[in-house]
Amino acid sequence: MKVALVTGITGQDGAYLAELLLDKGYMVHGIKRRASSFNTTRIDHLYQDPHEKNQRFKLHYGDLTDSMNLTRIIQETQPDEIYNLGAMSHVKVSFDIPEYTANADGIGTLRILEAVRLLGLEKKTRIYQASTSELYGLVQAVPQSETTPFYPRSPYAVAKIYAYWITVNYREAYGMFACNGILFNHESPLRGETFVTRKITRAVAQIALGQQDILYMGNLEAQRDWGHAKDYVEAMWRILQQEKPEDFVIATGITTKVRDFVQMAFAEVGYQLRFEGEGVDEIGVVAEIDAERLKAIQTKNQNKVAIGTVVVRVDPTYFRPTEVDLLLGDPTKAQQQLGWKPKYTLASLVQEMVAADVVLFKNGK
Ligand code: NDP
Ligand code: GDR
Repeated sequence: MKVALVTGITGQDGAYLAELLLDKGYMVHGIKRRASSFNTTRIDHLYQDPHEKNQRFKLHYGDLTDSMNLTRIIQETQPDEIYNLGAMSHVKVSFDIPEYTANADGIGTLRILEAVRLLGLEKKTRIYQASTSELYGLVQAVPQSETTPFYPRSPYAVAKIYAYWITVNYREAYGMFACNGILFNHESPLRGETFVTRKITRAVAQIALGQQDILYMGNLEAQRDWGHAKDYVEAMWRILQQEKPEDFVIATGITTKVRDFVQMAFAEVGYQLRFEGEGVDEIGVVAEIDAERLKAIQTKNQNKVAIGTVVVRVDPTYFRPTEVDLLLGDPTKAQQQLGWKPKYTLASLVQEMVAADVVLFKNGK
């Protein structure tokens, strides 16, 4: 049985990847952080009683800032594959906690690589590093491929650039099977609540159910290449099954403005939105209501929204000191070498996310 160790298993990607690896027959070890309240909601359905025989899913307390802890877990678990998904992953928050971000996201990756090497596992253990399209930052060229130059625009991206290059360096210096997946934004109903897509779908659900009035947004002009996390964890696994260790861009090849995502999400609950004004004065106004669609999600007549109601406003609090304006990936190499092709479209992603949040808020979560 193949053994995998996943850092960041309690996060969006960790949860989908754990499911995928269990389906493929792996023994899955995950590292979770100690927290004062439960932080395993995304993976609770995978929990197995440690007293049961043939346990294939096991969690270990740990942290990417603790070398000795990581070394011990790697020694104990002797993994065939490590997926390093753990990170302080919020770009805006990284401006508030830059040193911690560098430690966890940058040096954390070094700690994993060095532990594997010191334990003499460099010929056994394959390592996947969760690299990011944020490395491209200030646009140098589009679409962005494996050969496009990097220009990071946040403490998060600068930490991840260290992680990217230390992964390349350990591959070249010690012949380790260590790879970067340069993944563009990927979302799902499990997406963290403060990332833009989930923030939007949650607000849309609550506004449609009469539980919230306004959605406050940051930069509506930014463009992102959004895919579904379920498709992207499949690519992670394929990257580690190659004959040679290489780096891959994983993206859909389509980019969309934040503003358009907002409109698509509102359309799911029956509101056609019109944007008016500019910059911080821009507002999103309900231009039309599809009453049938709206009624289908409401349990009683909760609608407080009429045509002409303002449901979106801009709040500069959400602007970033330096922004990444445009991300658009070129997944040609992944398509050709990994045979990877996403199953979800943006429309099906938005539909799934809004529907899931409607259920969540209908049930009073
Ligand atoms: P999440 O924020 O959902 O999950 C991050 C995970 O890392 C959580 O399990 C979190 O634990 C854990 N973590 C945070 N800090 C530490 C630490 N110091 N030590 C150990 N674990 C830690 O991110 P995603 O699942 O969306 O992303 C997975 C990885 O992929 C991240 O590295 C991210 O930077 C990267 N990435 C994500 C993309 C995306 O669009 N989703 C695109 C490209 C790259 P806890 O639950 O306790 O907070
Ligand atoms: P990003 O994702 O920074 O691309 O990083 P996020 O969803 O946070 O932002 C995307 C774009 O939307 C704009 N935006 C807002 N963002 C947030 N969070 N909240 C808002 O209110 C808002 N309004 C507008 C942002 O300015 C930005 O342009 C994600 C993370 O998952 C990283 O870990 C990962 O590496 C990259 O994707 C690829």
